[in-house]
Amino acid sequence: MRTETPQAIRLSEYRPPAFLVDEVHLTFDLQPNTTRVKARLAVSRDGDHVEPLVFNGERLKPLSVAIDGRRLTDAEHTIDAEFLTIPGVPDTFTLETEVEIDPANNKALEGLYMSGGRFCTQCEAEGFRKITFWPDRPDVLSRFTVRIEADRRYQRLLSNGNRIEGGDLPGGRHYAVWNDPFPKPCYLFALVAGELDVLEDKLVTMSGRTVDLQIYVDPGMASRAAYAMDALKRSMTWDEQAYGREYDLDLFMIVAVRDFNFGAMENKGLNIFNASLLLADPATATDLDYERIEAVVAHEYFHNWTGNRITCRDWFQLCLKEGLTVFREQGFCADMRGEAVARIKAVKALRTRQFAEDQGPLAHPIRPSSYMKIENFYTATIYEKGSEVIGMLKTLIGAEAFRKGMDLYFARWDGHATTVEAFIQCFAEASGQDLSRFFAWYEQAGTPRVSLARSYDAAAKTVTLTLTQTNPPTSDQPEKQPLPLPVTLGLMDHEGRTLAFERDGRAVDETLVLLDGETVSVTLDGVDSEPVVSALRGFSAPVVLTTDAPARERYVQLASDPDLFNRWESGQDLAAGLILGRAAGKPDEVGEERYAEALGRALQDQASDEAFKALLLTLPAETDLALLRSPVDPAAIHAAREALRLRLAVHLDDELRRLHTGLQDLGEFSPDAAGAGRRALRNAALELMAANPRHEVAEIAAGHYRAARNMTDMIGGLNALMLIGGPAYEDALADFFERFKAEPLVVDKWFALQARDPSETALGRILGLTAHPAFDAQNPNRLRALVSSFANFNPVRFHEPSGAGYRFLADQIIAVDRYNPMTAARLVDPLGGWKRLVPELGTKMRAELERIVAVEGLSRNVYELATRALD
Ligand code: B3K
Ligand code: ZN
Repeated sequence: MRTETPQAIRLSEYRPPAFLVDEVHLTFDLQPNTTRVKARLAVSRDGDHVEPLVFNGERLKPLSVAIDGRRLTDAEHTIDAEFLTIPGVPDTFTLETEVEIDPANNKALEGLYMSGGRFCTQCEAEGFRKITFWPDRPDVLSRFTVRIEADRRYQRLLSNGNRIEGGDLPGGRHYAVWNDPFPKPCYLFALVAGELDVLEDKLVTMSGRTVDLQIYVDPGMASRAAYAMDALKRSMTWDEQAYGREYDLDLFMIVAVRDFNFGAMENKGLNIFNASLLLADPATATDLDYERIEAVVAHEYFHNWTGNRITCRDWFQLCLKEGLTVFREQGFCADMRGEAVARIKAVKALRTRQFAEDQGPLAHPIRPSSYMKIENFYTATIYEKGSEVIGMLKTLIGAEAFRKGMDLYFARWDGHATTVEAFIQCFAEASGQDLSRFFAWYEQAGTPRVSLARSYDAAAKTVTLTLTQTNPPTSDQPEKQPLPLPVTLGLMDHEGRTLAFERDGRAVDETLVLLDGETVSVTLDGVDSEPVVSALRGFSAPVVLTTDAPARERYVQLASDPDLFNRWESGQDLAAGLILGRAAGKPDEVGEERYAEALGRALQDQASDEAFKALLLTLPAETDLALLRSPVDPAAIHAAREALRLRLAVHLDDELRRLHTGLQDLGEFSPDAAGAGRRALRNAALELMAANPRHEVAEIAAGHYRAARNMTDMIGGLNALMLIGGPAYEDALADFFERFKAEPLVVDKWFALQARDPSETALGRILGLTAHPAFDAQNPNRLRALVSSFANFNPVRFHEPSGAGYRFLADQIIAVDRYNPMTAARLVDPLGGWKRLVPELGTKMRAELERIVAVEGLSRNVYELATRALD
């Protein structure tokens, strides 16, 4: 067992920093095992603070500490595992320190480490303290000058800002000096050194300045950065047009690295990316990769204003930059790829990840009030729900006031570290509205349940809608208050035609109802016939909506709701009802046939695009279905979903084949939304066909794989073969590995695909893959491809009755935690759901959590999540 219990950090205990660092000069003498870091800091005491200087510092070998040029004796300072403490310092002084660090042995990938023979950094949230002694908190903003010295084989020497000097040094070494004119918190510091190729371009900004754009990648890979470059230029222009935000330095750089704990990092002027989110060409990247690259390049770029120019006062305010930047990213993606499809995908992700969080042990508000490790709070709640809350704010105050509020926020807080309160205040001022009740969204966790009841008065031609909310308790907060919820709605007749109506004397097609309190009733006039109500259009609030409407109204919506989100939603709702009914032992065969008919008609609708149809054709995921009922029996859900897939595959056989043949791409590959949509629909059709045990399906899938001219179709074919199983799958799997074994990002796909295999014998193969020569648990991409894909996307095998799936995950967590706690902690989540499972499984899962918590020397990261999951 662990000996010390880590302490929680609380928002209520926030104190401004005692010491500020106005300016810093860093000198790096880079060596793989013995890098020396010299730091010269201009420090000043802030206000009335009288306490000693306490700076963070971890895993540093101290060489010297001096104040105003005088080296301190051992009696004048102390250094322990976490802090440098110096009592009795003056009010302003120069602090000079020198430390040694070991980047080559830094397998936690935080601070300065090596990846693929190059030096790189990751400092958010608390990695800078592993580089030098520093007040490592986001409200200390400093101007950085950085000198890098290294052997000339580390060809590129990069850091934030502008390169102001560089040249050769004796002994085959060289150097570069970088200056960043914008004061920044240390979490935005970055350094990269190594052999890299560069793709260069330029962009003229709205004020006519030319910015140099550079993307650095593994030698030989520059052509694979072209799509990221294109996405970067589109993002820069979009931010000018949508938010009036211009880039501020003369140089913007992105570097791709192979070993990275998550997606990417918005360091000032020097973004660092996981190579999987940057490199793409048709032969090695899928459409989904392209889509994610576009979104993440935009996201990190948008941080330059929402995160970097204006940063967070403390880590409790994380959603101030993350929720807002996701919101901006989603606006960009909607403009690039179509609003409805982008919205559906965003909501799918929100439900799968964030709604699950709300139902589990880590439920927390978008601004939590305490944490043990901030790294554990880079969650779907902070990011995705944080974005939803901003979307609601915009809906409530209107687009114009929203933009005014953003302008005010940029003007008022530029160059500062601030809070969520200060952000909301800008919108209160811009809109003239009292937003104090809205603030509850920042402090209350959980997914509200909203029910809609309606009554139609044919004589008076009125419909009265009553919306009621309940807020179920979450693991962190038993008591809840009602939240202000914007509900956008419209009416249709039973033939699917839009029904106009009057609200407050005005004729409209759509209206916004604010549910602010437990319940609200609104009466709409001039309603000519009994309406179908299309409520929560565009998913206007992150809630679970239930209505008293009969299923036939869902069919009207599926056929013709003008709100495409709700059109898709009604199909998902119908499917979920059928699958869960069957899983509970009440199959509705007539209903299943009816659903198949309706889906067939929707697929033939000439007006909707292919990307949308691909979403219609995909049934709700097993993990999403599991959120709708408890106790959860994953095997029953899997069997019921497969039964519906089979029925659809048989019923829609002709239509699916027609799609599969008709959508074959014969022209040039284009990663744009239209091309991706066609491929998505064709591959979704094939996936559904794979549920049909007819002999030819295996041949069609094998043919699809063989004829594929891009990675999307190859994976589509391989996926269908995996679902069918048998020799054709084995052959294709071997062929795929042989062809791509030299391409790490593609080998990740090979692991991930096998990890998602639901067939009965798959678990043995999955466990065996950890011994495959290409498996490398120290590379987060490879580890996640196997372990995370298995635990998150293969519910029927993960929840095997023997408990072997849980044991496998726990073994991996324990092993990885020894060297990379951040990545180990990210694997804990699937073990958090034990309470909602049928008891036979729940006890086995719980036992694995207990085994993890008992491990000696467990990291704080994993400890926090595993103990919360057990509570
Ligand atoms: N801000 C980083 C995330 C840092 C995660 C630290 N564990 C990337 C992003 O959200 O843009
Ligand atoms: Zn971000």
